[in-house]
Amino acid sequence: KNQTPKVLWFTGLSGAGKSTLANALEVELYHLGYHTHILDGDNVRQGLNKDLGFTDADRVENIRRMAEVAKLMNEAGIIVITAFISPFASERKMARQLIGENQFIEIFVDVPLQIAEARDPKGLYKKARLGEIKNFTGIDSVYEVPNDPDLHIKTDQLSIPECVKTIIKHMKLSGFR
Ligand code: GGZ
Repeated sequence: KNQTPKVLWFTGLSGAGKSTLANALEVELYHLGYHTHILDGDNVRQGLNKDLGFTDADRVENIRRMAEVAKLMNEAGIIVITAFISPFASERKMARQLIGENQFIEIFVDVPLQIAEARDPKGLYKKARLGEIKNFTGIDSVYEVPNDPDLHIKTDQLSIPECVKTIIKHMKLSGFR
């Protein structure tokens, strides 16, 4: 298919639904005939970035590397979907500038902290509250809320299919064919 490859850069708290949404979006794009790839904090941190932890400096390096990888894949014609917390505005901006304004779609996957914490699919918030995990985003590490994302999606107010529809509609409006 003749396509304008995009980088869909999800940002949001742990438990906001980034990975779930990334997977649902990938399935839909696959059915529409597009070639996609997901870069997810959860798995990249077990491989390429297994030397990195969760200090501010390590998060900055995590995002820097993933922006570079997303750029390479994008240049190879693949639609890249990233699912990193990406807590710092400066690194999101860096990724946008590196990848290019026309390719980059920043999607704020928004959910109140209380809801993410109540979902707690891996029990990480509980551990963070108990002090068993340090520097946990939203607890004792900052999440800088995006001021001007390309898309703002509230996963506690829309179903996953509705979120996917909203994203694809936005992609089409921003020149995706
Ligand atoms: C935040 C942590 C932490 C700390 C482990 N803080 O929801 P998950 O579990 O499956 O995905 C989260 C993932 C976050 O990695 P990222 O690469 O997305 O983070 S960043 O963009 O800030 O570099 C979470 C798990 O790792 N996890 N410890 N302390 N999330």
